[in-house]
Amino acid sequence: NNGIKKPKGYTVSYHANPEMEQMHFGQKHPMKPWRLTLTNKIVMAYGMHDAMDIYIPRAASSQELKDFHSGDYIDFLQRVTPSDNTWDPDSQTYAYNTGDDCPIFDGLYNYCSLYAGASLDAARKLTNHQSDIAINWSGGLHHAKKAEASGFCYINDIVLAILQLLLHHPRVLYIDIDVHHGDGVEQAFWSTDRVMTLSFHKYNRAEFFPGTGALDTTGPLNNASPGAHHSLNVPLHDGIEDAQYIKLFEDIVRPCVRHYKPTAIVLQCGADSLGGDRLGCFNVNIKAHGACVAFVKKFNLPLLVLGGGGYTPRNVAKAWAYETSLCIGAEVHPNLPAHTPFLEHFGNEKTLFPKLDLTRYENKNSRVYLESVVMGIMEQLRYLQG
Ligand code: VJV
Ligand code: CA
Ligand code: ZN
Repeated sequence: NNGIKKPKGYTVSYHANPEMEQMHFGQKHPMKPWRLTLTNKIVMAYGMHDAMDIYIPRAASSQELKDFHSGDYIDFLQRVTPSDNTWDPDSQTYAYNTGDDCPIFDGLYNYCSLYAGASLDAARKLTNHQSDIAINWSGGLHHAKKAEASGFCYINDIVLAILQLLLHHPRVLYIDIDVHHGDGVEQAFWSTDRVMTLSFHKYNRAEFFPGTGALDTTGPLNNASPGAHHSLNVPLHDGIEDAQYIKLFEDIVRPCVRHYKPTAIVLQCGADSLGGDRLGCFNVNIKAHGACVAFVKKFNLPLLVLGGGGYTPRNVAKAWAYETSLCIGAEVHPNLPAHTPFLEHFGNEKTLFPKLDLTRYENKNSRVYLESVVMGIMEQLRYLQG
């Protein structure tokens, strides 16, 4: 047994339900719930489960899902089957924006209620003071809207988890390092100052999904609205590299915490911001992605750690397993343990830190550009009181 000791002075909980890992979005669809199996196998092979409280979360009830989502949308998800014709001739769309990105597959409702239940359980561990850090790699599905699926996301587990945290916390900081803009979370908390949303993403209004998240999108324009200046966006170009990304992240997150003074943090760790991702376009390595998690952990605030995107499964699993080790403060050997199941799926490099394919995207982020982004964020933070 090469187990890892529990961290001293704080508790980490890990919320994973193997039932949802079997789900299939359909042939060739980029979202592969199976990446969660790979993640859990690495975590267990290192013996990290000995250092955490492991929970097999329950499914969220339809009532819990309706705390954010509309009743008719949840009823639809609950009853729809792949053989139903959901085409609406009036709007010329499929119902509730289902379709190619958000297909209706067997077990869809079960899948949705399981990842949402996991995020809710994780949030409750934090509010009960039973955990200091709670991890749900199956969550982080940031595009889902109140009454609409979007971008592979059906239920917004992040919004539900933050609503749970808000029952006990005056201010929650939401940080999103998925390569896509966290539009669903931003929209849900647009008018409140009790949640600050901060998303780092590739931004190109016409060409990159979802097309929102410009630097000057910062909340309601009416300064009388409490939400004004509480939505922050860090729009990036292709190819951003490790040192740039880490510096940018720290230079922005540090003042956000100092000015906003959150009492809890939710971190969406979408792994499609890694180099070599099938859908992403950044050149960030696993160590640099993890450095963001390590930096956020240092604030010693109740922390909810979620997954998100990530479309090159072997890299997603390595990143999230590494980030789990950072959460428990364990130093793990970079080589994957020889007894790791599915070792053949992890590519030629049986290490947590493989050489990613960084040849596809040239770095289009100049130093001057990134400095202007940091200045733009600082300008918004000056509006906050205190
Ligand atoms: O760009 C889009 C929207 C379209 C319309 C639908 N077609 C399929 C694609 C273009 C405009 N959607 C994005 C959605 C990205 C969602 C990211 C989710 C997250 O990581 O932020 C959080 C979990 C998109 N990019 C690539 C694809 N869709 C894509 C979808 C497919 C596909 C290949 C690419 C769906 C099915 C199949 N292949 C078979
Ligand atoms: Ca993002
Ligand atoms: Zn994404």
